[in-house]
Amino acid sequence: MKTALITGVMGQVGSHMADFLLERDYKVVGLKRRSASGSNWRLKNALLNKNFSLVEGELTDFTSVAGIVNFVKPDEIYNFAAQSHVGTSFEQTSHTFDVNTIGVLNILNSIKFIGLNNKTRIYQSSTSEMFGSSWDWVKNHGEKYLNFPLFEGQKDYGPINGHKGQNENTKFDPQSPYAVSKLAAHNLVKIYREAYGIWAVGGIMFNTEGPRRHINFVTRKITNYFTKLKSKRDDKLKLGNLDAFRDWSYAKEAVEAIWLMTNNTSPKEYVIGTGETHSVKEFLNEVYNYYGFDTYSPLEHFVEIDDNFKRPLEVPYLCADPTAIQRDLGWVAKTKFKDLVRIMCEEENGKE
Ligand code: G4F
Repeated sequence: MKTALITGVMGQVGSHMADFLLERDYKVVGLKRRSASGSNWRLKNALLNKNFSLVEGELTDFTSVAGIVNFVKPDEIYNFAAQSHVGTSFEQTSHTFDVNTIGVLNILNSIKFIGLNNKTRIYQSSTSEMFGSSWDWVKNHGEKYLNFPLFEGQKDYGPINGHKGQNENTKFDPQSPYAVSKLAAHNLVKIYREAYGIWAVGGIMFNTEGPRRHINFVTRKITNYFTKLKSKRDDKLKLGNLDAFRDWSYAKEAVEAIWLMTNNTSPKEYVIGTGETHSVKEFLNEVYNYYGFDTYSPLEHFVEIDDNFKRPLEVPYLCADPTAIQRDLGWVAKTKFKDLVRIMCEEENGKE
């Protein structure tokens, strides 16, 4: 029986990873921050499983990480612990680097100093935010896709105007402290792999969503708002930039790609995404249409643009080119945009 250590296990991707591994007869140890105030609602399946346990620890404290790694001696470490909110990273810069960069160093150094190089594999959750403005689609193709009316969405679901999407060879051009902290960690993973032979790999994940997403992120913020609206709610949904395009995949499916990468014959980086891109505005429209509110009030009635939710710098366009992971590992995203919205709306009730 393999043992996996999952950091960030209370979060969306971490909790799905726990469920996925438990179904495959892993013993799973979840790292829980002492200060974590959130409830365990995402772990309701895992907590019923005798092969699952939680251990208290702090990723930013080397002694804590090394102590846990030495105790668990995992076959696989999945690092999802992060200050993962891009907007917040502009306000909490040092904290972002402490968790997202130093935390990863603490894991890598634990493996190195304890001497688990030949036993433990590490999956680091890297991000498409690292691409940042690597492809300036406004400059390349004009503003055709910006500022269309709220009810009009992009018509073709693929990459815009023939752009192939970002892949393993696309250059990085981070646009936030979050993205820089993640890029540093991504590079450290490669350096420790080459310098010390540690089996470590960074998966470049595009946006992953689903009913377990925290409401601080735009997709759940929208589905949560409209679900509560059904039982009367008079405040407006305050949002920032609606013109950003994102490649939204279903977190529950993405964990299989993560597992395949970690169990690959050799450590190799891949992008993980659907190959479709949609704007925040389209997401908003899709949720609105799901509920059918158009029968009594236009969407504009519910939404207000609030500059507080805009970022000092924005990443305008992300779309994965997942050719390599499909070719090498056979992974392909099955749930695309419309189904993802439906799943999120259907399962919204009863959540935080
Ligand atoms: O939902 P978001 O906050 O996700 P974002 O910034 O794309 O980052 C997510 O995906 C990354 C992978 O690509 C992860 F690395 C990261 O940890 C996180 O999971 O924002 C999506 C878009 C942005 O363009 C944002 O400016 O939505 C825009 N937006 C507009 N109004 C908003 C809001 N975002 C948030 N969170 N809240 C708003 O009110």
